Amino acid sequence: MASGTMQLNASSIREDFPILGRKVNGKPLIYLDNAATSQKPRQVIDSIRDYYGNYNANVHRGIHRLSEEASEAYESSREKAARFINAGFEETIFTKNATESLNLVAYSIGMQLGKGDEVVVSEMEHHSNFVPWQQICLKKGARLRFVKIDKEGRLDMDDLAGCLNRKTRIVSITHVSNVLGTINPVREIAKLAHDCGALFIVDAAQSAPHMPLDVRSIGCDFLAFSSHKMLGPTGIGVLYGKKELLDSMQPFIYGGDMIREVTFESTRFNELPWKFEAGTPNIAGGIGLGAAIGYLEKIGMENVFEHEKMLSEYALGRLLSEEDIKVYGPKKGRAGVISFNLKGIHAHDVAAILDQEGIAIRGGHHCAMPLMSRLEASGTARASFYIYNTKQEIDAMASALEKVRGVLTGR
Ligand code: 7TS
Repeated sequence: MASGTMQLNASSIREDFPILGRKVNGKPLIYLDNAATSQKPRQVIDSIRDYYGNYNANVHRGIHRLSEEASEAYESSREKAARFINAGFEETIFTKNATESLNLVAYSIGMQLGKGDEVVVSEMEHHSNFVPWQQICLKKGARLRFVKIDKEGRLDMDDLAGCLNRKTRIVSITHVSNVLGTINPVREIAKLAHDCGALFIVDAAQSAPHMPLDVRSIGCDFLAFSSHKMLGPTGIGVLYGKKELLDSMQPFIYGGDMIREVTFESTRFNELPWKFEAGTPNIAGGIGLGAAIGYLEKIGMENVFEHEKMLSEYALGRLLSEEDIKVYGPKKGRAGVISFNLKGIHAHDVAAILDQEGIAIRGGHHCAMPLMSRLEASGTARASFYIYNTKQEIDAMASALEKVRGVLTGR
């Protein structure tokens, strides 16, 4: 085990998650759909209940006590989120989710694109880091390029180098693939992008919940993630942006809270980070995210990563030993997301039969249709792990797959 890491105690962690005590179809719930959304610990649920029960008020406007308490809690969550990724307070913008964070950059920076400019994404992007760039490029007459993946499901770094040139304005790539579990070398990509004068945007939706992140050490210009995949509530996400870039960008949405002064003729915008946060924000969501970050930091992100690495190695070992199972993505050095298919069986059928056993996995295209066409698959079954998962749950999934074979093929 790497120095400074400690085996986390999944069984005591499980006690903090009320939902893990329930049954599904008469069986104890085994939740392996964490790449879609994570479950929430009592500490997060309580922080939201406490806000609504004790100090619910709008933020940034009231002079009264409740509004001050709500503003203080909401902004202290921003401080936590900033510290979590080693960003500045004013560089940490609250959005609705990773999707909105990526759209904010695509629209605001994308507005500056012109004919002949190039944007580079990869074949393994989630639609939320794909469609916004595709649409902006179509609108602006810019060219969208796709970095290939290799046979193992890793980013082809030679192909990336070949996609970059002096016309490249933006490189936007996922840190961790939500289908393949591939961990992309974001520091190296940042350097390559910057060497040709482009900005580098990281989609951290699948990495922020699972490993230590440091935007300064990555060297990215923007980074996006969602609270709901990291023990926090839905409806709140984060966009990190370098201060000088955010200063130079137009807001994405206009309205209250994002202004300094409005006259009949013109508007002066608020300072960062509020310039990008129009309207009443998701106050309870921000407070819940702060509690989630507190919970994860207590465990330690290195320990979170090591636990999931152990689980994914164990699961890979079990799945790869079955002849009729095709596993997608790298066999080593990957995150806790495993996509697979059983020969001759549709991924939806696998997910449906596992559900009868109380096991939640996802089956489908995982919002990555271009990747599915690259993999020549209509969909995959996907198991994805988090801090509360155990080897026993993976064993239960493997036994349930026997049942899938029995029911659907008589094998
Ligand atoms: N980027 C990646 C890599 C993702 O996996 C997801 C969500 C998003 C962006 C968008 O996050 P959102 O919170 O804005 O929706 N991925 C998945 C998934 O794999 N299954 O459900 C959602």
